[in-house]
Amino acid sequence: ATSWRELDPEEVKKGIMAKYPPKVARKRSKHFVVNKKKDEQSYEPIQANVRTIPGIISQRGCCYAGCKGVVMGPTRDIINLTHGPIGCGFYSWLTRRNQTDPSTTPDGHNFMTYCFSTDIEDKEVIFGGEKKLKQAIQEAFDIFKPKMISVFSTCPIGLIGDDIHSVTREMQEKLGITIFGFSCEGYKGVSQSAGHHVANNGLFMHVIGQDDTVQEGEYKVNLLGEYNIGGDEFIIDELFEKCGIKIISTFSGNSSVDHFRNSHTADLNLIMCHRSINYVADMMEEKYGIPWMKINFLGAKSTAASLRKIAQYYGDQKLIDRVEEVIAEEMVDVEKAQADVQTRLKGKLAMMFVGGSRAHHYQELFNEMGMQTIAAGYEFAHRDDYEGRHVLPSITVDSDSRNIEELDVEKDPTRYNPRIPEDEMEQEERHGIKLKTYDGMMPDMEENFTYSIDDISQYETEKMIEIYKPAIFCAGIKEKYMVQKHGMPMKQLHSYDSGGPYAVFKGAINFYYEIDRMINSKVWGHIRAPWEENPELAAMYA
Ligand code: CFM
Ligand code: HCA
Repeated sequence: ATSWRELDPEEVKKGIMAKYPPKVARKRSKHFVVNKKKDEQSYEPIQANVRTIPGIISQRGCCYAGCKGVVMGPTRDIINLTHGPIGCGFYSWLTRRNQTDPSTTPDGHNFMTYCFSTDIEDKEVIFGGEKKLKQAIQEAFDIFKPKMISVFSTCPIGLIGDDIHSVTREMQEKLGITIFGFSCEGYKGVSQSAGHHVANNGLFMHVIGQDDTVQEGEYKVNLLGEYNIGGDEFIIDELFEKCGIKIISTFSGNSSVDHFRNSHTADLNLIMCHRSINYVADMMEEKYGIPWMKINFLGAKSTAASLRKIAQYYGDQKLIDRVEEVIAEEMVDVEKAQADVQTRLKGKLAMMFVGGSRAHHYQELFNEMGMQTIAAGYEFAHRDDYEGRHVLPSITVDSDSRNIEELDVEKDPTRYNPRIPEDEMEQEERHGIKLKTYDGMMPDMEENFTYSIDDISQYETEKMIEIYKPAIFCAGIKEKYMVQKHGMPMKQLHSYDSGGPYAVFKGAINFYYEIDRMINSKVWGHIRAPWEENPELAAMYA
């Protein structure tokens, strides 16, 4: 087999694009980029956060998924009521494996194990669903006595025009608890990304800042963009406790309404997934003066760097020393594990296509195993998530999908997302820590040989697999079995399959050995696709 270094990536790209009709090829080419520096400051631009070409099989989800499933879903003591047909509520019900620990709030409420939906049917589509929504809110209140109920609009609700906001206002007045709605109809925007924004706004307007109780603790932080998939938040919390850092609220893994309400009393906002929660961070900075900075707890090296960044932010020698002690202690096992798995994994290729931040963050873990990420991409991230600090963060086109054709990188680069030189960028500093850095995926990938591919299609996925034969492919449930049919292991980076946690030092070790087991399992050698065993099949279906 040819080594991947002998392939010309631009030629590979050309070959893949050649199969598309010319107009589609032109569009997809802008999303399918060989990682290269354009000049000292910036990378080859990538088109992102625009509408998927109709007819293409994409990995993306919807606005409702981003709002209800992703941002609001992991909070245990809110009744999240889906106003829509039963499928929307059902398919966003715990498939993400976000975990919670109800024993940490006094009332012990945990509604996450229930699926709340108005279950609208033909009758409501024709005559309206507001009455049924009112009844559902009343029923949920009577049975569970929650502190808060939130209502989520699905596609048909937007189409029939139910006014969820007037219903929730009326019910809030009647029942005396927090009740409000999210206009997160699935079709809004171009992906889950619009839903994150809707959820951030709702949280900020209706929940954050309602409880001024000042808690004990020397270093008080909020952890933003951490959703406790497979228990990640639990072990981050454990590590913080060891260092003496207190988490006031996580947005929103293992979270409670009580924590959200009190979160404005923290000193600092730490952002794990910037894509899904940057709006809350910006609004909290503006209103309460709480600064934010990005951290990354995936990978041992970036965990250590993140802890040091936090300690340095506080500038307190006691914390700096404690953090160094903890890092030294944890790194003993980490280094042993790395050396061990590297003997079996060094030089192997990985591809990862997920969401809006993990396709970048998980590359750290693969680096630590000695593996090479050959291609990576996001489903719905924006240009700054790829290109890094040299593009302005998030000029969002989410809420206006009609103007997307105009917002073309090449036709109008400045309007789309103007590039700004580093020295002009706001770089708030504290104790030498640059708070606002917008580091992206591209600067961390090897130049000239690797790819960033936005909103990858199934066709492109299969071609990349055929050409590069990676040792492992990481994505979600929709891709899983297609990948396995190519005879290679597939790891879900959304739900972690049934594994996790993978965050911080302990999680890193867990991840190394999981990938080691998957790649070195003998089972893949036994898989032969039907067309490999019976070549006449290919002829038959040609
Ligand atoms: Fe952020 Fe996430 Fe992600 Fe995301 Fe998601 Fe997720 Fe993801 Mo699935 S919030 S962007 S919308 S890190 S649900 S926990 S795994 S696509 S990469
Ligand atoms: C979502 C949630 C999802 C889906 C995962 C997948 C998740 O975007 O609606 O496609 O496997 O992490 O659960 O991203």
